[in-house]
Amino acid sequence: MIRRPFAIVRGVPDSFAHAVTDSEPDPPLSVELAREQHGSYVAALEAGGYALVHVEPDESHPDCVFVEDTAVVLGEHVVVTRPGHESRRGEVDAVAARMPGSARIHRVQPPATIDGGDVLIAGTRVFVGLSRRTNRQGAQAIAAIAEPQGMTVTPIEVRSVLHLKSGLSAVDDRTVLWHPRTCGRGELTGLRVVEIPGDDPEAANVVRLADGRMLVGEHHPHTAEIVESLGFEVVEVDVSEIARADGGLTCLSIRAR
Ligand code: CIR
Repeated sequence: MIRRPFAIVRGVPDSFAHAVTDSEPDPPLSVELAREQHGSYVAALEAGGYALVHVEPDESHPDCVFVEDTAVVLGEHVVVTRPGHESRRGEVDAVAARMPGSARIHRVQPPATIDGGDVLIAGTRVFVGLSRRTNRQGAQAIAAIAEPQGMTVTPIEVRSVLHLKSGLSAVDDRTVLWHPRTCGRGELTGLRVVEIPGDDPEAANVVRLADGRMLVGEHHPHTAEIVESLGFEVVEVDVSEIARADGGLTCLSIRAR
């Protein structure tokens, strides 16, 4: 029996050094440092009130630590994704197997592709990024599960980042942090949109802890200030090595309240 709120996390495999990246990391990715940072992240989730569910790392999947991309929890339903990058498709089964027994599992069928990093949930609003990884059929697959539960699904074009959540995340049910390189602001209708300045869209990627505090990347001091000014207590964690593999804070867990 898995109690809510829970967070599913997956360890860093030795093969992480060969993770998919937009540009060749120089120096090469450090597995040791990524593991250390991942450990701090997981500890922060637990201290923030999430019951942890651990999935064993899989050496044949260098990106398996980015567990967010493999499943989307929508109420009692779970959409097991079909990741957009072929090398990542085999990550999903081990994660699906760790979902609560009561969950209603749905599997995305070809030609749909979805990375969980493209699905932002804010209250009853669900935004699905159309990106290099998630296509329209993927957005429809999410809508087919979310809409009957009273949620509104809005597909949204992703600009120059990997995933929608690379530069957009929710701090509460109606407030999002947004970086302009991520998507159009006008498409986030009905939400309070807080712009995050600077060159790095990942500065807008934060995680809500179960106790209401906010997890913010240590290398984004402006974000911490902005989130504090919104009235939240901030917990900082260093995920710089994870960022070098094109990941942010949200991508390291699947969280359900
Ligand atoms: C990838 O390219 O798939 C991984 N190296 C990074 C995935 C990051 N996931 C996320 O932001 N949800």
